[in-house]
Amino acid sequence: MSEDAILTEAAGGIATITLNRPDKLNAFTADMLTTLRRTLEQADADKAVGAVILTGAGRAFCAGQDLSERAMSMQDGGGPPDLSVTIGEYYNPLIRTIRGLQLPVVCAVNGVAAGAGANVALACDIVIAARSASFIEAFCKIGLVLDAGGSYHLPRLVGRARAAGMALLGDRIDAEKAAEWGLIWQCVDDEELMTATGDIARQLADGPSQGLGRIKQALNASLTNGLDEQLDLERDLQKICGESDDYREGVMAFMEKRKPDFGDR
Ligand code: LHQ
Repeated sequence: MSEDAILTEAAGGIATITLNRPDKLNAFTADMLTTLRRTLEQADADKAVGAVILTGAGRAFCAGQDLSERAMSMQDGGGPPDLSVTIGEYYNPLIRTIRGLQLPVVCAVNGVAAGAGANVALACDIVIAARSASFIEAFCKIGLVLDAGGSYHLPRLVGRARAAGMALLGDRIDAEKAAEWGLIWQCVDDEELMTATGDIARQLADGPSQGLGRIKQALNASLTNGLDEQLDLERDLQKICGESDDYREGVMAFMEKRKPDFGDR
């Protein structure tokens, strides 16, 4: 697998990462998962980058794990595969990376997102989908459990009833319904997907990067914290934000009735 299965382009403070195996609906191989994670980490370490866009090439966002890799190893006549290795070495580190990045990740779901493809999208901070896109928790059709963080994010996004329906029935949920349910931020017309995504990434990249990173940290923690812990965390993070140049600039700009300038990207 060449690096070309993951394309990266950085311009104007926005790193765009494209899953690029369109003939296989961008199904994940081990190499792709490693490269994707490394690319995200590199973007996070780059001070010139303020937001990441993740999207897919062709008619799909991603059809999940490449099942032909799995089928081939099963046909080799060995014992059953130990899927915990794939999950432990590739998917779990990727999901932890996406959630742990300081940078906001905007996912532009350009077509079908199935299995781990859907769950990687749902791990991103802002998810925008083209009207023709859809989400399928396909695991139940092949005897697997949700992975790539799906069993964590799905019920928290849409509630237990809808999560159970999606996970146990594996129905295709179209982008409009996904937005109506709160599974994603927004559904837009197909031809507007990349413009709408670019506008949001631009807003984030121009924003106060440290504050946005702390917001992400606070929202992550709220998924497991009780109210007392969360109030303490808000206090601690606000102390850090209050000491930042961005806060000073934000307040000064407000008082001077001008747009804040948080620095060039
Ligand atoms: C594919 C795939 C694919 C390979 C389409 N692999 N080629 C983690 C750890 C370890 C093991 C297992 O899994 C996991 C996590 C997971 O992600 S499990 C879930 C894996 N994904 C799926 O079960 C979804 C499989 N794909 C589909 O159900 C359909 O392809 C969808 C509904 C996504 C799209 O359907 P169509 O629009 O009708 O397209 P298609 O089925 O005709 O696919 C087009 C081509 O893409 C085709 O290749 P071909 O050479 O015949 O043109 C498919 O074989 C290939 N493809 N998904 N996951």
